[in-house]
Amino acid sequence: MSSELPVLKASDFASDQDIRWCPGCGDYSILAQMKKMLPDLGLPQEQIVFISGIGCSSRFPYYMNTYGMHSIHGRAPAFATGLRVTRPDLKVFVITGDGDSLSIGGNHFIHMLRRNVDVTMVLFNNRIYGLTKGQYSPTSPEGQVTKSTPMGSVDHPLNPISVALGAEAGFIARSVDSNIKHLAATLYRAAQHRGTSLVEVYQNCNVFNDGAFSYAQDKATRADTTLELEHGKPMIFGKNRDKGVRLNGLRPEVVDLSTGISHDDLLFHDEQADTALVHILAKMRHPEMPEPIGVFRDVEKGIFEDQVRGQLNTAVEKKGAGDLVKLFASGETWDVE
Ligand SMILES: Cc1ncc(C[n+]2csc(CCOP(=O)(O)OP(=O)(O)O)c2C)c(N)n1
Ligand code: SF4
Repeated sequence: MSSELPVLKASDFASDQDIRWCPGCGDYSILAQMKKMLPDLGLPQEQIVFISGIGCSSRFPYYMNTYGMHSIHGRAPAFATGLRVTRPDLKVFVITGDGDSLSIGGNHFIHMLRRNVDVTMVLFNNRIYGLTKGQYSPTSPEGQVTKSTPMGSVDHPLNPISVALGAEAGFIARSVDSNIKHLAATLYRAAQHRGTSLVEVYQNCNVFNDGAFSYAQDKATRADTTLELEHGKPMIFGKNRDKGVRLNGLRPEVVDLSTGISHDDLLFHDEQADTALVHILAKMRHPEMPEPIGVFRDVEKGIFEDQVRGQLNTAVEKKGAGDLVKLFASGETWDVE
């Protein structure tokens, strides 16, 4: 019998479940690119796990022919952390929505990124609660009229990239559901990173928030409204590659390259740059600026579960393997009558 792994195809990662997303939902595209990218990781299905919270996006594990868990609202990072600590042989993905991860799961989101658990998190950002039928979310823009904000939202939205930077996440990226080549490549880079990797995906909820990111999704406009980040390259964008971004003090500004401004005057992208510079990129917003897509940051740092397991091994070396029954019966005990 051959010991070689079979070469897997995208279709091998499709489950037998009927997909229950609305026709036209951006989730389909993310699912398709994930299935297309996974064979490149060279892992068998039984070594891959998808963990989600609650929301439309969180139905994702049902549609993958891998292990998976549809867990508790906002708490997928806690399940993923526990799993990675006990089973570091598994490749773990967290699938979450903007409501799931930034509202009820905000705390878990920050702490997984801060701890640097080796997990790939894909955040489907549609700026709305889809599953509960259209209430505003922590990424809905100010003034947005939704079922729960009939006079317009008065909240200041969170920017997931800025929050991740605040937690000093090692890998931070953004992509767009309709930009399929870019999405597959970004998911692959994130999955290859050791440590927590976050990919924010602009995802269209065509039923409750249609067109929230149309400028970045539409093939006709996206070259002028987004800026594809490339490590070591100057920041150039536009259908005719005739616009650039340079720094004026601490402020980024768009310049017209047809006026003779040289590439050397532009900002060059550095995935290992100081977080201050990455914060500047995170704050670039359409329509004033092109919105960066791609890898904002890619730095290596200590991995949470490596350190937890290292301490455990040292304790066992010094004191021998523990005995739970003995531990429970040790010290003071009480009879409750
Ligand atoms: C503890 C708890 N609170 C609230 C809800 C209701 N609820 C279900 S999904 C959801 C929001 C999902 O929005 P998002 O994460 O943006 O995902 P989407 O459905 O848009 O993919 C909410 C509030 C719940 N199921 N459990
Ligand atoms: S409600 Fe929106 S996010 Fe949910 S499946 Fe439908 S289109 Fe997709």
